[in-house]
Amino acid sequence: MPDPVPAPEVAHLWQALESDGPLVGILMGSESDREVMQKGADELEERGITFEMQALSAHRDPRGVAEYASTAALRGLRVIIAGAGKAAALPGVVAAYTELPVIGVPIKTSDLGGMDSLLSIVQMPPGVPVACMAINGARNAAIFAAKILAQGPPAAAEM
Ligand code: RP5
Repeated sequence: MPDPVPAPEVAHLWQALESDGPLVGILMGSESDREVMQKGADELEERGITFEMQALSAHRDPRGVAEYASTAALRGLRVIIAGAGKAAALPGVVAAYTELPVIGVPIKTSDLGGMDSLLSIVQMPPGVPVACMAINGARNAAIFAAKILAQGPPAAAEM
């Protein structure tokens, strides 16, 4: 299978393409995360920010995650919000495959109360940042995404 990661020298150009598609992608590791992540979707809806939302697991469908993240900018997305619980790899894996800002939402869990999710998301290695929200902080993730979008599209000179 060919490497889905765009070459660094062209990846930034994708962000310059015009698109009528959604600006924010909301991912979650499982359908069981939807109730929490819906609060983020509701916040974006109230603000009139277009988004798409789907369950995609870094562990159960790693190729799907790689394809989603590596084509996200080309499709016009500007920010990705990723919620996951337990060994919450999703936000970090998404960040590994895109230059877009990634906002992670640790989902509260029954076994460890969400500390597992929080530590999995927040402890990213240098060079691959994820903006980690509070446990179940999907609404803040949406507000943070709105703040990023409010900065406007990247100027051509910055790309
Ligand atoms: C994580 O495992 C998901 O993000 C979810 O929070 C948790 C449990 O997933 P399910 O077993 O309910 O699908 O990957």
